[in-house]
Amino acid sequence: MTRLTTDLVRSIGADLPSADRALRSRTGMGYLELSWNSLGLGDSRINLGSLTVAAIPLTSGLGVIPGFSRALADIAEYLGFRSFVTDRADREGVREGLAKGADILLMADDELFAAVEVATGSMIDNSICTALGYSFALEKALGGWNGQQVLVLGSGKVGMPAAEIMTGRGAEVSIADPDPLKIMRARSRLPSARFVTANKEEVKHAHALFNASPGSVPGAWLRQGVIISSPGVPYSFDGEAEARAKAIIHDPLQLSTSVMLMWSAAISSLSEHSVMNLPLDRPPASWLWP
Ligand code: 2YJ
Repeated sequence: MTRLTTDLVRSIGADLPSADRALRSRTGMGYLELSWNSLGLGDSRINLGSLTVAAIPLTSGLGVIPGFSRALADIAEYLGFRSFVTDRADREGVREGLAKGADILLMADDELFAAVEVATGSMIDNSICTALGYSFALEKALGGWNGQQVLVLGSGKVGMPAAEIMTGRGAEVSIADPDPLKIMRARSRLPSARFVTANKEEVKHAHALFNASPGSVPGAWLRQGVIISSPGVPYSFDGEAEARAKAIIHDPLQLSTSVMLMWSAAISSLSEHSVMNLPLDRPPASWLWP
């Protein structure tokens, strides 16, 4: 998993209104609506302003990324939550967040990014939220699946749940991954998928592309008018790709964090029944915190 950088997170807060408009122009929905609906919670309403989010810097591994926790707090604030960055890091930051009454804690080390819903002790993993948000965004940009095909590049922690979600919602899914071991696991997890090699012919064939791989995809491989959902960092597309694609849905952090926050808010505020009605019924335990 690629680590975010200061450059990638620096202007996230200030750029939220324009990123929101860009997402709306591609999918018809901004961050709030898209993340809420990706969880199948369309008709439920929550007073987000009554919930407080604490973003806690973590120093483990390669350490704090300047601006990362600030970006998380800004995303929460933009959606309508109250938010703050803790002055202290790590376990002291958790203590501070709880002492100041946070309902939701956000924190990431180099491997995992999690939201903790404090009242129930639920932990929500960024990968499944990335899969939910970006597969729903792709569905909206396409105007519904109706048996359309999608090529998923990468069968890791985001690609596989995304492939399962899109299959469940009516897409014909093809999966490409250069790692034979991952393909073997993916085959047993989703036998209905087609397994292909990520070469020019396969990519050229795709009207819809879900890019969950860290590699770059040459613009010359893309079909004119392709719609792309691409959560991975670094950004994988060149100028030619941008010219060929009808839409590329991508951001480094905003959409997946929005889904994590709305899921946490749903757990915190909605009845057990509504939360159980998430689109995945109850998300398989393997998608949540290990
Ligand atoms: O608190 C901090 O500033 C750092 N510990 C943040 C580290 C951010 N982590 C990453 O960038 C990892 N790639 C995990 C992100 C998961 C996204 N799916």
